[in-house]
Amino acid sequence: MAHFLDTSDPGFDAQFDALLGLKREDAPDVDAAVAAIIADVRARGDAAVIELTAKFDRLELTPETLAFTAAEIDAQIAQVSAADMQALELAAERIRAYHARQMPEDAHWTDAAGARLGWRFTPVSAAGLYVPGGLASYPSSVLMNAIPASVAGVERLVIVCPTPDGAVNPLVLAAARIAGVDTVYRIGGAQAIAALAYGTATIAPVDKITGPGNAYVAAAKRRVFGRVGIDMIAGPSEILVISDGSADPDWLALDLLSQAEHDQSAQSILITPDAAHARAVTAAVEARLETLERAEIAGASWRDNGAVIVTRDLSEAARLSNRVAPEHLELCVAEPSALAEEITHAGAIFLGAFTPEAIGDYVGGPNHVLPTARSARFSSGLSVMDFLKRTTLAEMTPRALAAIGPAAERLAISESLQAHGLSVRARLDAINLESDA
Ligand code: HSO
Ligand code: ZN
Repeated sequence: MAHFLDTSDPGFDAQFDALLGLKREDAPDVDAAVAAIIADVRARGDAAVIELTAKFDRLELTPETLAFTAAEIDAQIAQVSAADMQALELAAERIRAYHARQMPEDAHWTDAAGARLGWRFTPVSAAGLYVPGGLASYPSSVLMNAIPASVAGVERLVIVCPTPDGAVNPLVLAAARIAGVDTVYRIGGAQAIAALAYGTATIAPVDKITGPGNAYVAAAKRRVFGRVGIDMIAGPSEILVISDGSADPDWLALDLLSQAEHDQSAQSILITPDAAHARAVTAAVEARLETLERAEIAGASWRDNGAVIVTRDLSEAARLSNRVAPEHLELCVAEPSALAEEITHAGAIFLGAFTPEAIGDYVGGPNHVLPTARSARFSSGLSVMDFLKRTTLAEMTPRALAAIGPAAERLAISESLQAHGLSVRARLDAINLESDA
């Protein structure tokens, strides 16, 4: 049974604070081991990557077999059913169309002083996407990471994906092909992150690394940040459902369980002003847990981290949701757009009872790589912006320099940076000479 809270209860504030403070992730401290792995890959390149892959994935590779060949990928993709392929293609098309709209415009203008100013966007040259092996190897996440990079215009797009004992998910390779990935390396863990960041004789370094991974991968991403860019350190999945009681309790139970089944540390929260509805959804969750394939994981998540909160009204529900800043927020209410106006912090909002969060995981169009652990207060989901840099542009004419240069000279003097000031003064003098002549 999940935590049950009522805002009219005198103890509510303390209970809600406790819910916000739940420490859901007990990531083991693997930083020392990861530091050693990164140092080894930097020192010995391919040899270290190959040894570590033999040790952790029980897979013997050579520099020539680090990457899948096109023929190997073809053979794997041949095993994918036509129906699965079509679903992946539909998802890819919709994700591409959505992300194409995110491409920002360059800007140029001339201001009052006559200075020409602006900015322009250019993609990173190379991006590396981490795809976990085994259970959490999600083809949908391949699309969600690779397509924004491709839309941004990234020239070289590679995947690292561990294949323990050689086992590979054909759908991952199909998704990689559809999304336009150039190379897939069968390596994983901190050694793969190090290889992407520093390069080896066979693996060219990239500029940006994105994608989810276990504690080792997360620690490695943290460590190589600065050498390369990273997207974020993603935590366990979260869903918050605000309901006015009008939707079928079983639908909402399934929505809550859809994120709970990801991970025992996932969190699902229902907030509603309708106490009878809250009880009905809770009962529906328990009923579904009787038969759900991943009942053990989902049940543990619901019991440990799940919550049901009864509020006085929907506005109070929105205010509480803003304090949670959930990764996914469903608004199962009669007027979802109106309630969405009251939402200030959420990674992704799903409006209306016919928009289960799972649509966003696969085919809606928006990205499913989203801020977790309340980081939606200050950050956003993955987008084309993560694969672009903004370069600023400034061009002075003599008139513009004459207008604004003296202030720069004064500030340079105040900072005791003489060459700064003189670089402006030399030009101002030349402009004055010309206008005197
Ligand atoms: N809901 C997860 C993404 C995912 N779901 C992948 C299914 N496959 C991210 O929060
Ligand atoms: Zn999901």
